[in-house]
Amino acid sequence: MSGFAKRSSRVRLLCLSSAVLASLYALPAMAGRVDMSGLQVEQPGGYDRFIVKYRDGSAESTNATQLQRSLTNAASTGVAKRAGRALGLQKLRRLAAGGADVVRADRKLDRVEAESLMRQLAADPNVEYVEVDRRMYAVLTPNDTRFSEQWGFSTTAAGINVQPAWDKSTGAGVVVAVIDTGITNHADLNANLLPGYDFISDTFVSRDGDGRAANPNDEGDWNPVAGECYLNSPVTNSSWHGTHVAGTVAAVTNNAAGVAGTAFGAKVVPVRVLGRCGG
Ligand SMILES: [Ca+2]
Ligand SMILES: [Ca+2]
Ligand SMILES: [Ca+2]
Repeated sequence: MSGFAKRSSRVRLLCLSSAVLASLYALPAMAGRVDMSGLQVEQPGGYDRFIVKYRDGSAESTNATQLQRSLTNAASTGVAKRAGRALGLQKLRRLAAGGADVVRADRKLDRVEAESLMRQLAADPNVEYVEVDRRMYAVLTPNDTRFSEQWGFSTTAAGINVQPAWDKSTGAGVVVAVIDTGITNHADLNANLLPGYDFISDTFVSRDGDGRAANPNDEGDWNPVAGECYLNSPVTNSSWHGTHVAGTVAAVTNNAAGVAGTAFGAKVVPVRVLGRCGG
């Protein structure tokens, strides 16, 4: 190695070690995690409660005075300076599970202020994480005995996660026409039915002995004879499809019986258009 090459690698090494040192000094011990997801949910009036977890073994985790000092320090830095007035931040209580503290500001903060406060709290190396203490609301859970079988309402990939939607609306005021095989007498449905109509004009199809009329009762769409609908059409039982669909829409719900409907506040108008051999 020539003298020049030796010098050059020593210079580079020196540069590298000072860069490493500089970056070590620049970092605070380790900033806490900030979970902003709670700010995606609008809270009435703003955000005033947060959950702060101080690291196990930190002074704040054991000493109330130190904890308050730390909270006051965070509250008086970012938000308070910008707003030009003091912000109080007090511990409400410590959570039994996990040991985090619920803290409350003395006024509601908007989203920007809340984020600023949370980042300020998390900048303290003794803080492990910060999140919004979100107000949660119970979702409507009907007591229908077969509700648990209705996987389509679930939160799985194939489900519509219906329960939070029910807290916003159950379909009251909406009228749904179910254009199908008509309707049968069903205790879990009758209360949500409006008068319907039978639009089948052919008595072979309708089985009710008349043409179009105001009675939409499903007389059954079974096929007792093979080939009666089309070449080689099968023998079938009745589908009662209109009743099934009407129940999916608006079965009587929270009546401790049967199933739940998707929009059980709505009313169904059964419209009969399908019968024996379709329609
Ligand atoms: Ca008829
Ligand atoms: Ca009829
Ligand atoms: Ca029911």
